[in-house]
Amino acid sequence: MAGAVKLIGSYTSLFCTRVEWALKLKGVQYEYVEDDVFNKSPLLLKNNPVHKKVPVLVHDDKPIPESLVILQYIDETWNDNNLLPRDSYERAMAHFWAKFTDEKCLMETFTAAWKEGEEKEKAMESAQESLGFLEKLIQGKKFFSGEDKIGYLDLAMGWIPLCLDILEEVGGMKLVDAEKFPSLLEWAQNFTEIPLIKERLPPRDALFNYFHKIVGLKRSNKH
Ligand SMILES: N[C@@H](CCC(=O)N[C@@H](CS)C(=O)NCC(=O)O)C(=O)O
Repeated sequence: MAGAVKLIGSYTSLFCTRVEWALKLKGVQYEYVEDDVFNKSPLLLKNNPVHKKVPVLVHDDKPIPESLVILQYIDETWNDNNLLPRDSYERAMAHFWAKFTDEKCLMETFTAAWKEGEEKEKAMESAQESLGFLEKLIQGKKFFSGEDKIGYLDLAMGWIPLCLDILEEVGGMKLVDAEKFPSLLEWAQNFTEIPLIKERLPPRDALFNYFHKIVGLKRSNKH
């Protein structure tokens, strides 16, 4: 598929990282443009006027926002090395779990990290309950794709090895341990050992500083 590909991203963004993983898995050449989410560029605002967030993929001058939408677009546009299942039921469920991981697991983990007191306890319970569904989903499988290689859902779950333990540290909490989440942790280990994934893992200290900053802003009601 011809046409220039540009990714407007931020190197500490887990949403951008999953898009970069997909582009690399597909062997797509792209230009990477770093944005500052605390001081957004006119380029970002022009290409994502609705949410004003990274990532935005610009293909042939056409912008595509939202990381999960971008993953699907990449999969449909560059046909080699399928990311989504071909079976329509399996594909629907991959979308279901990807939405679930972003809207429930990740959001509840982030909420638990910045809340305090009783609200934190409640958010931690919700996050653990949601993450428990992922533990069940991955049991008996090497990858969320259900295959021997990673797919769309593995990329969507990539925030877990990337920043779950950082959010735990920043938030002064423990959500996932080897006793209750053995399969999820084994998957995280298998996932991060893949060379292509490992090559584009943001440095831990940069991620820590980023989350430390946004948790602080959230607590002071400024984000
Ligand atoms: N649902 C969006 C989330 C993207 C997102 O939250 N991006 C963050 C960086 S990690 C951002 O641009 N934040 C700027 C803001 O919230 O104003 C996606 O999947 O792409």
